Amino acid sequence: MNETVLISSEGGIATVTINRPKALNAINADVMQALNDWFGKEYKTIEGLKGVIVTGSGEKAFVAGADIKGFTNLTVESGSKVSKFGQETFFLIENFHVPVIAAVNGFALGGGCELAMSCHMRVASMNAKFGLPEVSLGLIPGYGGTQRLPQLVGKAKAMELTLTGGMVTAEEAHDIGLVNYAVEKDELIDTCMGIFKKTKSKGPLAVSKAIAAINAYYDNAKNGYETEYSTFGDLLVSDECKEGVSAFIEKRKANF
Ligand code: DAK
Repeated sequence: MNETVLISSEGGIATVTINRPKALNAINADVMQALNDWFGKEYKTIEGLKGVIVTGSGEKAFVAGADIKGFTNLTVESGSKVSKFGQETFFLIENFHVPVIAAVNGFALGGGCELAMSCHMRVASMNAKFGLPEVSLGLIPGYGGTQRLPQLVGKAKAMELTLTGGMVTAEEAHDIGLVNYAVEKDELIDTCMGIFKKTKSKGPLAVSKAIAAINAYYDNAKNGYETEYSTFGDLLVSDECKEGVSAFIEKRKANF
């Protein structure tokens, strides 16, 4: 585990905090590796684990996306590989054996929105904003967003959010079914704990099997994930993406 992701635990509930507040907790390779390590094996060091909260450091962001600045010079192959590793990591979260709740404390954009969607439930504070702005960068969501957003909000809203790259507030996210609860900032963690209080008292095997059974409903989306990561690799080397990323770094509007 590296310092870009912090782990704490109390009473069987672990908190996984993405910790790059200066970059609004953008997911770079270290963050993705740390998430993969923790949800893949390191969680085993916590005895009696009953639930996990995923959140972001600081006041402003949950996770403002993949680290746009750290992903330059990728090829079709390495771009697809980055996207595939991210998908695999988020599958570990989606299929985790105890409930995982995203405590969304600010911007959840791009990869951040995708991270939140890979969790079993989402609780948002009123300052949270959700969106998939990848098309503004000449890209598509690369960590399962094209598959999980329609699962959660239906095709029409998923199309609108993804094709416009727009953002929705916590309340709007609640209205469209993207989050379970939208609450005041100081109620965020208590609301998550309230859910865990109920799930903790239930049969652990039953809870884990229920997660697996509900996930099985969506299994036919697998080809879509493949389409997503191979398309992502192609787009990464496109002129459009180069322009979109340069525009972000140079703090100007993209000229597509
Ligand atoms: N990556 C890297 N740095 C980021 C970042 C991100 N996603 N989001 C914010 N930051 C950095 C900003 O650059 C800024 O750094 P400094 O300029 O201070 O060094 C710092 O965090 C604070 O951000 P702002 O100054 O922009 O804060 P504001 O309150 O003005 O705006 C914002 C907040 C969340 C609206 C804004 O930061 C923003 O639009 N962020 C980007 C949102 C976004 O587009 N996320 C990515 C979605 S796409 C790839 C390229 C892209 C991807 C993958 C690969 N390749 C080229 C291979 C993208 C995948 C996605 O997730």
